[in-house]
Order: sequence, then C-alpha cells, then structure tokens
Amino acid sequence: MTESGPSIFSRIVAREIPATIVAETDDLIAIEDINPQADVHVLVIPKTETYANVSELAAGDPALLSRLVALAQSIADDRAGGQYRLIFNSGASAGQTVFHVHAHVLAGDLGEATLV
Ligand code: DGP
Repeated sequence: MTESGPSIFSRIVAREIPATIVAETDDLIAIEDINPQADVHVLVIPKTETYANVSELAAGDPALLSRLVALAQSIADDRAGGQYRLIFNSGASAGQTVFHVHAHVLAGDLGEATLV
C-alpha cells in the first residue's frame, strides 16, 4: 500500500480488477501480462506488496522468492518445454513501472523481446 492505495497487482489479487489468472497458490499469483512481449508472457507476483523489488524480496523472504521461481518453472514446463527467460525490472530507470515485486516469465517465440 502506498499513498495512492493498493498496487494494481494487489487489486488483481483482491479481484477488484480483472486479469487472466494462470496459477495461484497461498502466497503467489500468476497472470497473463496485459501487454505481452512474447508468445508466453506471464507475471508471477507475490500476493503481498511488502516487497517493491527482487532484492527486497530476497532479503526479506528468500523462501518466497524460491517458490516464485518454482512457479515460473512450472508455467514454463506446461507451456514452453521448461525453457524460459525470467526478468525482474528493478527501479524506474530499469523499466520498472509497478513497485510491487513481480517476475516476467517469457517463453516460446520470444520475437523481438529482449527487454520488457
Ligand atoms: P514492470 O515494467 O517490470 O514494472 O512490469 C509491469 C508489467 O505489468 C507490464 O509488463 C504490464 C503489466 N501490467 C500493468 N498493469 C496491468 C494490469 O492491470 N493487468 C495485467 N495483466 N498486467 C498489467
């Protein structure tokens, strides 16, 4: 929660905003990116918005980061033969626009996707 209220991803978790949900566990949600940059472009998101970026998550709850990676792997197993690119943008100048940690899982035909 920031001064502007819950993050867009918290609002998706709360079902206040629609999204295509790919997978959900007790503490993670995976959704289709609204602006896909590859054949498979899924966001894997901790339900808590406690952590703004991957470094905060790694420091604060490494087991949750590990579960996030495992969920990314299982999505890639189901949809892309287990091979994928995992991207965490960290900081506005690195392209981060939502400051609620999330991983981009890119797989399948990556097209021109070198960045997201
Ligand atoms: P980043 O730039 O790393 O902070 O990535 C944010 C991603 O979130 C970006 O690829 C677009 C996606 N996104 C933003 N708003 C929504 C939304 O309302 N629904 C979905 N499904 N994705 C969203």
